[in-house]
Amino acid sequence: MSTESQDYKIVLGVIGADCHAVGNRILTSVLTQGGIDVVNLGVMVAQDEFIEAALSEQAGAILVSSIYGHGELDCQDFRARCEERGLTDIVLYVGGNLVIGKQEFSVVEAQFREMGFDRVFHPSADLQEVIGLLKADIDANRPAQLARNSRPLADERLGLSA
Ligand code: B12
Repeated sequence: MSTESQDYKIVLGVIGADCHAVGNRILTSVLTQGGIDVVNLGVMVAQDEFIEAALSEQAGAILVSSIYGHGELDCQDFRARCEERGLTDIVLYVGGNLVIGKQEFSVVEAQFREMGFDRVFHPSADLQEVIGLLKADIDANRPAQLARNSRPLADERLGLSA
């Protein structure tokens, strides 16, 4: 694993009772190739499992998939639960077929943003674009002394730290 991918660790899974597995495998493969260290929890993942994994892996982001249409119910209070467990500044993304049937994406996006997700993705989201956004959002959330390209981190990488 590259040093770069260790800088961008994320937890990924399909939430609730949702067993759609294909998108999850594609996301894992594309994100990994894009330099993201993916902790993939697979399908039928409970909110608390995402949170436990993010805490134990010290992940910078949680990516939630919901394909079967029950995203609103399954994602209810996710941000609040993260905060209760001390994940106060974790990046939260959600994507897939988030609601039942066809609804205007802008409405769905606004609804999930209101629920505390930083970004909301349509099923046809460009995954290369997602990788760029993810890296930028994780970087923006890093404590100042650990920011990428900061002096201490750069020194450590060059073997210059004490
Ligand atoms: C295969 C399939 C199944 C298989 C799943 C097998 C398996 N283990 O994977 C089976 C037969 C089990 C199944 C069951 C059901 N299914 Co189904 N299924 C499909 C089907 C045909 C293909 C899904 C798929 O693999 N797509 C390909 C992958 C690559 O796409 P994807 O999953 O959308 O993932 C991509 C994007 O969404 C996006 N993405 C996903 N998550 C995230 C997250 C982030 C952060 C980002 C950036 C991007 C992102 O990136 C992924 C990769 O490109 C779709 C129809 C369709 N054409 O999509 C219906 C579909 C998803 N199923 C549907 C339904 C309703 C069900 C059932 C509820 C049916 C029933 N009444 O029993 C059950 C639910 C079972 C359960 N508990 O989950 C509906 C969902 C409707 C909705 N959301 O409004 C669909 C859309 C069919 C339809 N048109 O009605 N299904």
